[in-house]
Amino acid sequence: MIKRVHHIGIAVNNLKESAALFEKLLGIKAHIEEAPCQKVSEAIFKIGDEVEINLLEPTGPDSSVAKFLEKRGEGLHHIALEVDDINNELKVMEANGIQLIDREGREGVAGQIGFLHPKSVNGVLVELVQPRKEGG
Ligand code: CMX
Repeated sequence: MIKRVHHIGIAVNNLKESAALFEKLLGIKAHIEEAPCQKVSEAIFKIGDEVEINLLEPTGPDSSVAKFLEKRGEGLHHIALEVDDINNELKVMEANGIQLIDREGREGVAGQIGFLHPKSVNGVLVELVQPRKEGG
């Protein structure tokens, strides 16, 4: 079951400059985090208790975000939806004809993550997130 929109990922060329811009736009401070597993640096803005906006700057030319920036330029990169059982959810999505990038959840910044291919979701890259338990 989808519980909520967890975060919106935006690809940027310069994290420092874009984080400063979004701090003005949103009126809140960014939390900066490295995500070596995804080959990105992230500026995370937590809006209220619900949704985050995450700015993503690639840390190397082999990052999928670097490829995205080169092809499509800055902008909306993905939408992340929170689920409570990622492996089950990925199975359900596949049974519903959605093309998976990940067949099983893998470790990400927010917990276990898995991606659905944009070609099967109207051109939108969708990430499923099963957040890590508090304190765990
Ligand atoms: N949103 C929408 N479309 C996208 C996309 C995105 N984020 N990324 C790629 N595409 C499109 C491309 O434009 C291209 O379309 P065309 O064939 O029409 O030109 C097509 O998908 C294939 O793209 P590609 O550049 O050839 O790239 P790959 O197939 O090598 O990889 C993808 C695309 C989505 C499978 C890969 O980027 C991936 O596995 N992404 C998941 C992991 C990820 O994005 N991590 C980033 C950080 C996430 C985080 O930290 O939360």
